[in-house]
Amino acid sequence: MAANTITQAVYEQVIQRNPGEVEFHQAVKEVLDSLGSVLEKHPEYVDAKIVDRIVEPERQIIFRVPWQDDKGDFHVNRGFRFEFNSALGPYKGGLRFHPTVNASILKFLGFEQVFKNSLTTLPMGGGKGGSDFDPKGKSDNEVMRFCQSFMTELCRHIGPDTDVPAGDIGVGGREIGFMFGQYKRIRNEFTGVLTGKALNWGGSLVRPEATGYGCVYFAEEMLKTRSESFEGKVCTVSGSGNVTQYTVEKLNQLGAKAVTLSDSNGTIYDPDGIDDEKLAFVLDMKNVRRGRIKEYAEKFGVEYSEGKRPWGIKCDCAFPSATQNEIDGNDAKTLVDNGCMLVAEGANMPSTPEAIEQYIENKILYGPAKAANAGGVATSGLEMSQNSLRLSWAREEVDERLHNIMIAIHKQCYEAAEEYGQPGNLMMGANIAGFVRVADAMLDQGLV
Ligand code: NDP
Ligand code: 2IT
Repeated sequence: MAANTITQAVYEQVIQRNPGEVEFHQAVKEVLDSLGSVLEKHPEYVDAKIVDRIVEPERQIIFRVPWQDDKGDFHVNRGFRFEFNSALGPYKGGLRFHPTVNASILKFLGFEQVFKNSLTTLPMGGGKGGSDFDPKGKSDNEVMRFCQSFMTELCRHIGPDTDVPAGDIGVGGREIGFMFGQYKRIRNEFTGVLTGKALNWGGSLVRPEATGYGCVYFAEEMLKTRSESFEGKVCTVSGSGNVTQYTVEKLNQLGAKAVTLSDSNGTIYDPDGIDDEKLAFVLDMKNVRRGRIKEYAEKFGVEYSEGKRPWGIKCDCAFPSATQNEIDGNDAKTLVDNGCMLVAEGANMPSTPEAIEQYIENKILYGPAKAANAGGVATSGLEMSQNSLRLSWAREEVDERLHNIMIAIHKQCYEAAEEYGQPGNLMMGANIAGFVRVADAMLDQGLV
């Protein structure tokens, strides 16, 4: 059977088994569409039905999360953990707390995580979880009670050699702390069961910075293939959370100028650049006071566009770092028309398929999420190593390892794209290189 007939049949099966889960379908389609030449070269993957297996999570956990607010009123949320693939190591991937969370979103994230973690070459399988809980507007005590209730159920499914969750949208240091405390009480174990922990109780230096820094390191490698650097480049960045903050910090260090930030309400445009002093204001505003990005415009007297995303603003490089499908085909066309030469995805699946088509047709340097934002989970892997050693590495050591991992991921994607006849297409390269390592491990492990 021809390779595309096989992948088409698998795709149809995915749609049938996961009706209405459009984000999951989107993520699966992108990977399957990249695999044609791999399956032709490796009939053993076809014989063993590796593709049919890889799209089906190994285990899916869905549970009730009851909690009480400060007034004593009761609430019920839904909790999830999709343990997608453990061929390369314990399930690993973040937890997302956001009102839009559902099975489709977490399956797309868990599926992509499998290939992303493979690209890091660290021993990590893939998983993702979370809840439709909205931490916005909740007190610290409410968030704590929610996290405790969530972990009361989750703790029976995870462990440092089984499944190691971390942060994602709506889950940062505060939430990881509350969940770790509850895990420890119930299981009577102080272990590396979560990453993104605070430094004084088992966290790793550079983990908070890692996704943003890693994305910029990856983009730097892409620029080098065209003998370019970040010096003087104007960059648009979306979001204002963890990934965005450290993307901007690293861009500043490398001589670029970041000019936008956003949240789900709107976008600020600061043509003079978001320098380190302004960034310090953003960190305090978002991470401590938990305010809105509009305050930046009020504080520094710059433009704020309610309900807008940053993609209409002229830039050399764009860093989508907020959420899935935040750049559609029209946005991508605007970027191209405005002379944008690079898109590096800090967020997961921020570009629609139509946007990706625009990048590829117009030969934009395109760093797909599962490669470009892998620095976060890679540094989580380094946190796991340090926890196992019961040691902590110096900042320079972690940063250097992160940097080398990002250089190596770029190289893998670049070389896989060449090998499989798609030179320069890092999306194909990432999907292929990520897939092959997992597929080989699955073959070795028999009927898994
Ligand atoms: P945070 O919760 O710290 O920040 C999320 C940011 O994105 C906020 O500014 C938020 O705005 C905005 N945002 C979230 N949802 C939407 C939406 N539906 N529409 C518009 N804006 C939205 O999350 P992170 O920075 O950790 O995550 C950002 C992205 O990076 C996600 O796609 C995540 O999966 C990905 N990622 C994160 C990693 C990590 O280590 N944290 C690693 C790899 C990828 P608002 O406050 O208004 O909701
Ligand atoms: O999407 C991601 O890679 C993350 N949210 C980080 C996962 C992790 O385990 O550090």
